[in-house]
Amino acid sequence: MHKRGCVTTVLSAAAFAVAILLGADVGAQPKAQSPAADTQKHKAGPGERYTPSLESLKEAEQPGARPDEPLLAKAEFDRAKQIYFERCAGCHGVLRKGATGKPLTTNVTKQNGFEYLRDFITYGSPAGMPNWGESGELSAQDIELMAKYLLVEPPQPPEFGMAEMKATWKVRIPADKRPAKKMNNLDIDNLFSVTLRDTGEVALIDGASKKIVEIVKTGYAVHISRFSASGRYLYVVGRDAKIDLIDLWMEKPASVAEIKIGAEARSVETSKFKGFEDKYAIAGAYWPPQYVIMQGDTLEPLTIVSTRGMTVDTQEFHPEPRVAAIVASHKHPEFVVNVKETGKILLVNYADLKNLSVATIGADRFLHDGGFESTGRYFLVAANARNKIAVVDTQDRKLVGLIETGATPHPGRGANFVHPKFGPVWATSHLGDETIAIIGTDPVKNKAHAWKVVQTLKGQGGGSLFIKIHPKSTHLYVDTPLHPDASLASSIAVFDIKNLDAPYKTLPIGEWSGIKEGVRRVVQGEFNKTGDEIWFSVWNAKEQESAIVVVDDKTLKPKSVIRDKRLITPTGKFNVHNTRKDVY
Ligand code: DHE
Repeated sequence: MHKRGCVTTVLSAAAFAVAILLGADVGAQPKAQSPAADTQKHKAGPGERYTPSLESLKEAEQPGARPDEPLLAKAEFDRAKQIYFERCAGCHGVLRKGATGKPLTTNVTKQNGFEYLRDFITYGSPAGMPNWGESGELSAQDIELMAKYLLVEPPQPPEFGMAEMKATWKVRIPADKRPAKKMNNLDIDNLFSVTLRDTGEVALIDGASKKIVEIVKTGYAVHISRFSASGRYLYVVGRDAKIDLIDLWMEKPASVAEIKIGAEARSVETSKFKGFEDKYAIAGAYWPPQYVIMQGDTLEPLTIVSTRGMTVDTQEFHPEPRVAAIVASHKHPEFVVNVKETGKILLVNYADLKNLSVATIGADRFLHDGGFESTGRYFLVAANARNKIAVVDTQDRKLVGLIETGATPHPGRGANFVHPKFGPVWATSHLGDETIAIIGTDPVKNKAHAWKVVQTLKGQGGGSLFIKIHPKSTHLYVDTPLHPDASLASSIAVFDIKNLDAPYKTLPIGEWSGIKEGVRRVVQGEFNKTGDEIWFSVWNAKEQESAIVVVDDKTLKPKSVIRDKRLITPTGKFNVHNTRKDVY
């Protein structure tokens, strides 16, 4: 039943919120005392939405109750189900088998009993279970309902196979009716696709003029954008598992095909290996736990593969291992698919879809996000609940490192640069503490330092989500959008990579935006193509004004501010060139 943090701790409340999300202990005793008022603070802004809500899983029916189980009236069951999916499922799993939170299956809940469950939900636990009752977020009536709900078997949302996918698949403009050449004057390689999170849209913004050239309707609470190897096609995934294929060659770029691949999803990628450019797309679902390989230019679903299976460590069956980050290998015709709850990294070879070969690499739980080091051979991914970074050699197709970093690493795709002392390195910041871990990535010339933390920097606090650099830049930018202190949530720390021992500089991006209202969370820096400017989202709530602030990388001064009433809740920004070429 976690949604967000509520415990007094050295971690920032918001960072902690996510830390508990990723490793909370519902088996601990309920606490007697009211915790800090952090829950209230955390409710206020977009940060709370970092917790998965799984609210699109609405169709599950109540299974028949056994004699020892309370039977809930339909209206009660529907309300409890909605609360569970919105507030609990992200951590405890749709089927309550335990995902990043502890299991809440009926063998556990019945042993604990109604009163224990009611009190636990009301008061929370020092291990991180929020105090839903004390914080006033759930009424006493709702809490009793939830305690009863946990005593009945969980409903299972529907599966989503080929028939269901095909029923949602639309090709608006067939491939042979699309332009044979680029029909617009856009500098596609310096275009940015910007997530407008709460409107279910992406804004396409021209890198030079900073003008919005198009707003395209996409899925609910869009998550990421990825581009085909040629740069022509843009793939966008919504949290509702809707994928849109946008043709950037059209006079007015628009969605030419769409499909739903399940009920919940976060990742999409496209084939990049030589000879397979633009050929396939892949999307990974949270529910049902599966990935699907599609035709790149139509989104026709070709092969669906379930990720259900055994966990890497305890080797027990997990019924809903969600698909986290997916990247396209440059070394083989393969997708690197990271399965969160089993802690396994799958190398899915798309050269022969009929005889699909999948190598399974055991890493650690719970895999989340990651990126390549500078040569594009090694892929580094956060096993965030274990405070580790796993390293896969995509050439030799094996695990080469499992590195302990700080609390809850969250690299985005990470940041690559050449360290004055340790050569090529990749860095991640953390949600759960203020550190930035720098990891050696050169097993040839710097073997002694490869896959080891060579230096740890101290940033402005926990609650960091993304870190960014560009090969042309000497500045390493670290955000802290989930820090509870509004001034830190709205500023960026910048390190000079030529002198990493010097203190970081602070860029007050929120202030620079000119916006006065809201927490102004500053999130996810993204460079332009040439690497001389970096864009930051100033992310406010839907009804408030948001903006994008562009910073001159040389002077570290604001260069322009994009304020436009259509820019509602901008979060991720994806520059076509940097994204398709894995430049970060
Ligand atoms: Fe993300 C990447 C999952 C909340 C912005 N996010 C990812 C990836 C995953 C993921 C698995 C990697 C995709 C890939 O590379 O293929 N994110 C989740 C969640 O499960 C979580 C915690 C809760 C949820 O319900 O979605 C979550 N994410 C958020 C946010 O609240 C953020 C800050 C704002 C938003 O837009 O929703 C957010 N996530 C992002 C961004 C990326 C991302 C911008 C891509 C970063 C990149 O540089 O590639």
